Amino acid sequence: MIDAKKIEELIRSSDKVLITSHKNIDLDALGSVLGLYFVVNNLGKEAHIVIDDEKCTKEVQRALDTIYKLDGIKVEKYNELKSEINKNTLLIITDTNKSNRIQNEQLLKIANKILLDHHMKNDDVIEDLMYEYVDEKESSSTEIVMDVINELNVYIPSHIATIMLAGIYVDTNGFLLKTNGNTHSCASMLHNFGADIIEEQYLLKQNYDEYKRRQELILKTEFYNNAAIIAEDDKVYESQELAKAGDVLLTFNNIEVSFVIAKLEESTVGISARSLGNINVEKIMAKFDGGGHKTFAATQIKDAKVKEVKEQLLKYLKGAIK
Ligand SMILES: [Mn+2]
Repeated sequence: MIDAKKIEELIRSSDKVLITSHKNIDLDALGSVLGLYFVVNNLGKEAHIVIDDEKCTKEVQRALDTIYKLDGIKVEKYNELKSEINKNTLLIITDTNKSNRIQNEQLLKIANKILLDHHMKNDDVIEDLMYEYVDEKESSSTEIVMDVINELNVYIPSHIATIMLAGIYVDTNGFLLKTNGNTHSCASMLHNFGADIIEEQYLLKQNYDEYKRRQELILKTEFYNNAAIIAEDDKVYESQELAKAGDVLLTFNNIEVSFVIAKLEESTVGISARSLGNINVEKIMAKFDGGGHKTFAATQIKDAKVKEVKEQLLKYLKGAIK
């Protein structure tokens, strides 16, 4: 469990707090950042949200427009803040533990740092922290921050609660993945703060062309007993697109495990693997030098062909799928 009192103590002993997250910020990262902004404000300290991304997704942009309009919260760039940083500045990082994923690596020069995250630790781990809480069993960074908010009795405005609820929704694929009683308790708390489901739907609206690309990918599914596999060789995809398609495959009858194989670059093939838990996809991805968790894992293979990767995967799967 997260030590909210320790976080409170570190915020209280600082002059101002900078809060940031990973590059290409998503709704969970933003939701957790916003929750922390209110924690810091509630403790009477100056809070700054640092986002250096030049371009944001439509969902994130809608959320940023809302908080600017309704709360006057303006996100800032590292360059605008760097002259204000001193030895009493505290940096809180959420939703990543990788030093090369942070919005601006210069921020890591700040001596006092807290890290909150739900991703597995791998390489390039952020070090020299005054406090860290990294637990990959947590559904989302927003859920972690909600535990802090609950323990420290912090008030959250309704539209912030809506963004935070959308953050949990996105990271759990609609309260299906990594969701437990505490995840629902956090969602319940957000409803009590006035989170609005209709507003959340506006926030989560998707792009039709992206939806179509995903559906086209899904229509190429092949079934091998309780495994669903897509091996697509025509287009180049983003790894996120493979993951999202893989989540959908798990919803089909009898399917325990899914693999989406496609080109991430002209000569790099990616696999996104998903499982309901009975088949360990981390072990299967490890055979391709990948990593992850028992229920979600991935890999990237250089100088490979989709067809060959699929044949190799089917060999590894022998015996595992029934
Ligand atoms: Mn997240």
